[in-house]
Amino acid sequence: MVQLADADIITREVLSWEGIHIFHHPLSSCSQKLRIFLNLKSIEWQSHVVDLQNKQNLSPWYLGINPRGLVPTLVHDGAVHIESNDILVYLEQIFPAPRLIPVGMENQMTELLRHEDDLHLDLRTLSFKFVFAPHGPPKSEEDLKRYATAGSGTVQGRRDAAKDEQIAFWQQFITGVGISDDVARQSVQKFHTEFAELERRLADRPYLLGTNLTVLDIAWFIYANRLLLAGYPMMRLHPHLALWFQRMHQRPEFAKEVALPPPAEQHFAEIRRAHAMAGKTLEQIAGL
Ligand SMILES: N[C@@H](CCC(=O)N[C@@H](CS)C(=O)NCC(=O)O)C(=O)O
Repeated sequence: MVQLADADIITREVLSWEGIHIFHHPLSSCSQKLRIFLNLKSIEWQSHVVDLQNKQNLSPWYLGINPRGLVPTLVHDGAVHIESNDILVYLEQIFPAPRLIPVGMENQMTELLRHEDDLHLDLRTLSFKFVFAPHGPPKSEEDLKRYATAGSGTVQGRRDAAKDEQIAFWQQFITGVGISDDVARQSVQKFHTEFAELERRLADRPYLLGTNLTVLDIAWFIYANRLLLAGYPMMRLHPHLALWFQRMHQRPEFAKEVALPPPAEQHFAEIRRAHAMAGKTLEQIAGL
């Protein structure tokens, strides 16, 4: 569990906040996952939108509560928690109904979620290659300098290397390397392997762990949603997974968190059209 230590927190005012405060962004996949969880449990929470487009997450204030500069962050009665999966596991203990982590499966679930989180940078790679496709570097050298130096730089009292990994991701756009077709292909391949395994599981059960919906379904729902947006041919390659996705998507607790504002929907459709004209869709690049 990643609850920050006192010394990690520079923005001290949150220490006196009461209740559940969530720092999130509408289009962030990890934030969507957390909001679906909160919906399913009918948990009341106070919303703090972090404007990622305007790099509010790199501000000293935000880095003062999340030394990694990532969303989401939970502040619960003055305790600060980062890492979306750890936040889910933490909240499950406080709000056990309805159960989304089956009793006795806590350790196994932590492992399964860690495995899912390991693909997060691949998800971001595919998002930036096929969904957002920015024209220039999303973050400047100046932004990254601020990012590197603000905040405590520690998590649970230890120097945190996670920020270096983030900075390396953004740096590739500044150096002009960007996301090559090869790198994108490798990320698609990883998802293809995972999705094939999920497809196998879903052949004889409605949810990934059996008859009941769990946080694992929520976590993979979010990844599947982003991959679909990137143009991954799910119905053709993994029909059970595609139907599982559609079933959950029919529920308002899920649908409202992944609904796109019309301008974003239009913008992403234009990007997909441009990629199709250039013969550079996800399917074409990955050779699926
Ligand atoms: N492992 C982290 C990943 C969080 C993460 O990467 N969040 C993204 C949004 S989905 C973010 O904050 N990106 C910052 C940015 O775009 O500058 C978690 O699960 O909370």
